[in-house]
Amino acid sequence: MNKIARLRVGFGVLPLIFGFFFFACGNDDVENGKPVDTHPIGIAPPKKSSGIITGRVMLARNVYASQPKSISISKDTDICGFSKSDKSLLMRDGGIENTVVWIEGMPAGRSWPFHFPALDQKKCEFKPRLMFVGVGEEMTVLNNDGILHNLHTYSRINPALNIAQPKFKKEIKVKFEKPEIIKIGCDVHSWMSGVVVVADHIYYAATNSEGEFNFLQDVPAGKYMLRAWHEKLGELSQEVLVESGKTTEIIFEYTKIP
Ligand SMILES: [Cu+2]
Repeated sequence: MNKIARLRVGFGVLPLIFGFFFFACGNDDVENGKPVDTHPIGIAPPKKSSGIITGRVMLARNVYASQPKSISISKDTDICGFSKSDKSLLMRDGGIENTVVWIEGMPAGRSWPFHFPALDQKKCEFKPRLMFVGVGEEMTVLNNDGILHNLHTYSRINPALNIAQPKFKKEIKVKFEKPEIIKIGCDVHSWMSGVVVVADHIYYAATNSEGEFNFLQDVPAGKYMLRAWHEKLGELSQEVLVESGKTTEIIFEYTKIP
C-alpha cells in the first residue's frame, strides 16, 4: 500500500486508533482511537518553528522470530471459534506493528483530538488490540458477542479494573485519570489481550503494519527523549533532536525477543 492510500485508510484494518473519530465525524487524522499518518514525508511541510518526527520500529535482522502460534479455544466456541492467531507480535519486513511511540515530558493539557474512543469485544478479541484514550476521557467498552466478558486492567498507576460485562450489558464506560500504558485482558477468555494507552498529550503514535510511525502534529523544535513500548518486546528510548522545518527520521531496533 502506498503512502497516499495509507493516509486515507489510516492504519488500515488495524485499529490503532482513537475512537470515534472515525465513526462519528470521519476525521481523517484518527481512526478508531489510533493516530494515523497525517503528514508523510513530502506531503505536508512542517511549520516554521517545528519539525516532523517520523520513523520505524524494527526487529534486528539477526533475531529469529518464530511464526505466530495459533491458540486453541475450548470455550464459547460458537462465538469465539476454535482457534485464534497469536497477535502479540505482528511484523512485516522486520517492522513491528502495534508499538506505542511517544515523546516523553511533553506538557499535559493540550486539547486531545480524539473523542468517544471505543473498545469492542468482538468474537472474543479486543478490537482494536491497541487503542488510545485521553486522561480523564470516557471510553466505551462494547460487548455485542452475546456472552459474558470481563474487562480486567493490569494497571499499576491507575486503579485496576475488574468489571464483569454480561451479555445484556452491551456497553460500559470507563476512564483513567493518569497517563499509563495498560495491558488488558478478560478473565473469562484467557487469550483475550489488548493495550489501552492513556495519554496526557498528543505526541503519541502507534506503528502501522510495517512498523512505521509519525505524530499527529509537528513537534516544536528542541531536544527530546523518544520512547517506544511494545507489549511483548518492552521499552526502548533514544534522544532526538527536532529542527525547525526538518524531518527527523528515527529507527528503533529491538535486539531480542524475551
Ligand atoms: Cu471475554
